[in-house]
Amino acid sequence: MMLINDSAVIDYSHLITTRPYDVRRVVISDLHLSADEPALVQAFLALVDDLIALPNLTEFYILGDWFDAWVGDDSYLSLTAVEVKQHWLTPIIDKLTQLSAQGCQIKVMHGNRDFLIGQSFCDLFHGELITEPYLVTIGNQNFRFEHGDGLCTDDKSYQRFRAIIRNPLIKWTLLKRPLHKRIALAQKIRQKSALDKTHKSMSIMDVNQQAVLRALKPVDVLLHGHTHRPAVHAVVTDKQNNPTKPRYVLGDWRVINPDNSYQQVEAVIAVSTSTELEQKESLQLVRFMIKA
Ligand code: LP5
Ligand code: MN
Repeated sequence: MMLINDSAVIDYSHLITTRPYDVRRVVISDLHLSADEPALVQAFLALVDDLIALPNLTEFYILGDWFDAWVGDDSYLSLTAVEVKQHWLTPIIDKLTQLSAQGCQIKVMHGNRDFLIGQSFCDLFHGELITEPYLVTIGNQNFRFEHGDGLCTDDKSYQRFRAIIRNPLIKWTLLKRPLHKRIALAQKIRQKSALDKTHKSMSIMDVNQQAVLRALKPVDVLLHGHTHRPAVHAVVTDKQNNPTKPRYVLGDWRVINPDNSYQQVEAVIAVSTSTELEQKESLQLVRFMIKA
């Protein structure tokens, strides 16, 4: 396994400044954006600014937990014009709209915290809501993209909760409830989840190897987030012959020095590149760091 503090991990700024023409796709997850963390919001806006400047970027993926909690698109769509102007999401929508206008497709996947995002919200910036698992070919490899919570099958209480809350009928019923009730319910779920997590071991909250093998079977590479343990794993798929397939894990977005005036945001994201000469696209994890 290659851990992400390995010095071999490429620096994002170096990559986009030295090879701006080569960058084709950017994949991120687990930002947990909210009005309470302006540094993360600023970091996301800074990333999108960079992406707008990349001449050959074709796809930008957000693989879940873009938001800390999403209680329904109407939380934004029902705002008055005055409220929209002041809302923290408005600059995000504006910048993403600019990115779409440049010809970059924006693809948004649900995470466990924002599974109520709808296509109506994504329409605001001409993005596409995609479902997991999402299969994509990069170079000559078939990738499976997913958020990652579905792979944590040892976390029985979470999986029970997930099966209930993601049931289409339950989702529909939840969305019918008044907004203030949904906000209150989301708060209760967060508190209960935070408390429950203190009793769970790290291994229970990680992916299950059998689930990983199942996911990898029809593809060449698995890429997910959720566990907040960025790494590149070589998964042994056949014990006899010892062949391996890669499992890329994206990192969550973190504010470094939160109590300090010099705040930085750090994340591990994935970037694919292809030189115009070689025309062979490949993906790698890179360290994204920005002053907030
Ligand atoms: O997100 P993370 O990594 O911290 O934790 C997850 C699992 N927890 C969750 C819950 C989210 O963190 C918070 C949800 C935000 C709100 C979403 C919108 C809500 C919409 C509903 C309103 C319209 O997904 C956590 C996993 C962890 O990943 C690692 O994989 O362990 O799972 C849990 O902790 C779940 C608990 O084990 C079971 C929770 C039961 C909640 C029951 C709700 C009770 C409500 C009380 C009402 C009186
Ligand atoms: Mn998650």
